[in-house]
Amino acid sequence: MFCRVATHIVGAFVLAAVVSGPAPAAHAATIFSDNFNEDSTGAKTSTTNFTVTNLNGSIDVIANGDFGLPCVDGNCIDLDGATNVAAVFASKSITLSPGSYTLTFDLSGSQRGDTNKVNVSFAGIQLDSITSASYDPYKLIIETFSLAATTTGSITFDETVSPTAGDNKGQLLDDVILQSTDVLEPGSLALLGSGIMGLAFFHRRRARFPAANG
Ligand SMILES: [Ca+2]
Ligand SMILES: [Ca+2]
Ligand SMILES: [Ca+2]
Repeated sequence: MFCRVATHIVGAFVLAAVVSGPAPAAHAATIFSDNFNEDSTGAKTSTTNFTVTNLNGSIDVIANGDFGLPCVDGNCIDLDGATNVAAVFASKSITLSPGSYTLTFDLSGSQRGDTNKVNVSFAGIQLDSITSASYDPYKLIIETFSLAATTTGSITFDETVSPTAGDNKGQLLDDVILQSTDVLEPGSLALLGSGIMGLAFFHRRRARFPAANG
């Protein structure tokens, strides 16, 4: 397990180095998104796109303003549910091709007096560990990662690592979006290649005819 994780991370750095140069036609494509607005409120072990995977764990779907708690819009998730066992909250399975990806989400403190922590991962690869003070407002969290091989797994928010897990007061989560960020079309790669060749020719001309360029 740990070896697989290490392989992915090493592969990620190699790939990141390759794609960090000019990428004229890179565009983002949304692969997964969930604003939880279609989920009914209450303590849950599953929502439309997520499942709580730990024994007795639960989340609460709350509506903006319920119990005085804020959502970014519509409904959102309290990661520590009414069963008093905080959740490992995992998305449905997603298969990603090799490439670079951006996971964004809105996360706030519990707003109820306690400090909480959540570990964020994709397919078992930890992306972040985020601690929120109680009254931290919603922050847009941006995680970037790269995969060297096709990978299938879930986006997971693990609130059980919180020092105050199991008190029914968890971090609040909204607007989870996963996008690919390095989709290069074959045409743009050819354009990039011809641009580099043109640049090389220009530099050669400068070297041979310096006076002609002032
Ligand atoms: Ca929402
Ligand atoms: Ca808590
Ligand atoms: Ca709760």
